Amino acid sequence: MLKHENDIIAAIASGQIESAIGVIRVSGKNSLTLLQRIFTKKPPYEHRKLYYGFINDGQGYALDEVIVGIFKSPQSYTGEDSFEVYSHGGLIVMNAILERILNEGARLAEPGEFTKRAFLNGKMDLTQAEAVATVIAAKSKRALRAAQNQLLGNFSKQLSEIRNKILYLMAENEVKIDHPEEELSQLTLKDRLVIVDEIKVNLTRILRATEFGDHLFKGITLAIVGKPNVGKSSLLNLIVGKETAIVTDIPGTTRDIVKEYFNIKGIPFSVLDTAGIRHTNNTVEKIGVNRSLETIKRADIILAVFDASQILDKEDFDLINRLITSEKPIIAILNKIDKPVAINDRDIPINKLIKISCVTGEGLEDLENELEKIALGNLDDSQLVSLNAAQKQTLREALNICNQLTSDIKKDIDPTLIGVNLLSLADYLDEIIGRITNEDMLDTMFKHFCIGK
Ligand SMILES: Nc1nc2c(ncn2[C@@H]2O[C@H](COP(=O)(O)OP(=O)(O)OP(=O)(O)O)[C@@H](O)[C@H]2O)c(=O)[nH]1
Ligand SMILES: [Mg+2]
Repeated sequence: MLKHENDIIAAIASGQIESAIGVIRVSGKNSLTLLQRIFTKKPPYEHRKLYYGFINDGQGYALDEVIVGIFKSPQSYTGEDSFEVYSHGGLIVMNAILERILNEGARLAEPGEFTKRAFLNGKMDLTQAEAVATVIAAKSKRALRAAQNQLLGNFSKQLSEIRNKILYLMAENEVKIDHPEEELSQLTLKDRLVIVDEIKVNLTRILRATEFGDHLFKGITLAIVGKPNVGKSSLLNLIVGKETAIVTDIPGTTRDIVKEYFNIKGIPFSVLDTAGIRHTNNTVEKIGVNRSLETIKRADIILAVFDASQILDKEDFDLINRLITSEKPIIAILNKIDKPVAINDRDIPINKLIKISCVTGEGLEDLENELEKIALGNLDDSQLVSLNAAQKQTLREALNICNQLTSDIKKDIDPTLIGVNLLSLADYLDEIIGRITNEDMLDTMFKHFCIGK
């Protein structure tokens, strides 16, 4: 199945950075023969054993004093014979060892190629391979745990269950094709519709879980907007727990977007503080206001801040109208509740309303809880899924086929045609898991991996 199955691939797995120990990873059918030529310790090499010795430079000198770990087929990461050199972690020494290995006939691994081989050799499916990248890119412990869950194969199990339902429908449909006159099929038309519906519900749930999964795995953008002086910069500082943005009592203090990355409940947020939105003739402030309006379009969640000690005015209402048309999740923040409250909640046509004081910190926890709910759609971490763009697109196409199937089954059309769509549906699922190899899918998948993974 491998394109170059006899190739030996090699890469610095610990990255092109100076560190205490460097890891150079090598995999391929004849990799252990290559090792013999460059290592002072000669075979036998046993699986999962470490050997001490020197990597030679081929001209009688030692490049480095190292430990080499042996991983034999089929129990290695890639499924092939492979070894790892643990060297000193300097850039010159790691690259010299890599070069020596390349000169002995290995070639430089492409990004993700070790994992690609692991997949092609049946060590993991494509949803697990995607989870490998997600584990490495995890921006919080919470994201890490959720990605590990997928790496263990828990999501693969869900897909397998859906696939079994499709196979069952296919088998029943075959009976109908082979014996059109007899009533051998155990399923009524209604039964078949129910099963297609179950598949549809599950696929929709997974698609939703990938969208919310992206928030946990890739991060989510939160924009703080409002008119001048309501306390937007104070709110940014309160959320991130440090004095990032300048706060003064002069309306129009913030002119540019101030951005901070911060984990809220283990979810990576990029929090944007913006210039107060109002009509102004000041050239610099005008540019700031335009940037705020642009930020509303880019954000995933909007915090609309109001000064609770003041009654709402035209500028507040203009902003509310603008935000509502953006159709984004909005939380109205009534700030400064440590002062006498003048605002009337009912005048604000936004469902989620949270009362806060940036001075005392009151209400911050309510806000964090609400942000968590919106970001993860109330889903449990174990339900969150990480799929790449190609896999998500395939999932959407599978859903379209389900809709087609519902209408075809209702019309009780020729079972041969229904069989064609059932087969496409099974194929789409197999592409996501990787049971069917789709070259484009593989290319997009491993491109974003690290070299050496
Ligand atoms: N009492 C009280 N004062 C607050 C609170 N939050 C902010 N302020 C004060 O309100 C004023 C404006 O705060 P900022 O955070 O600069 O307001 P802003 O919305 O960023 O203002 P611009 O950048 O000008 O649009 C400052 O004097 C803050 O100290 C609060 O919860 N209670
Ligand atoms: Mg400000």
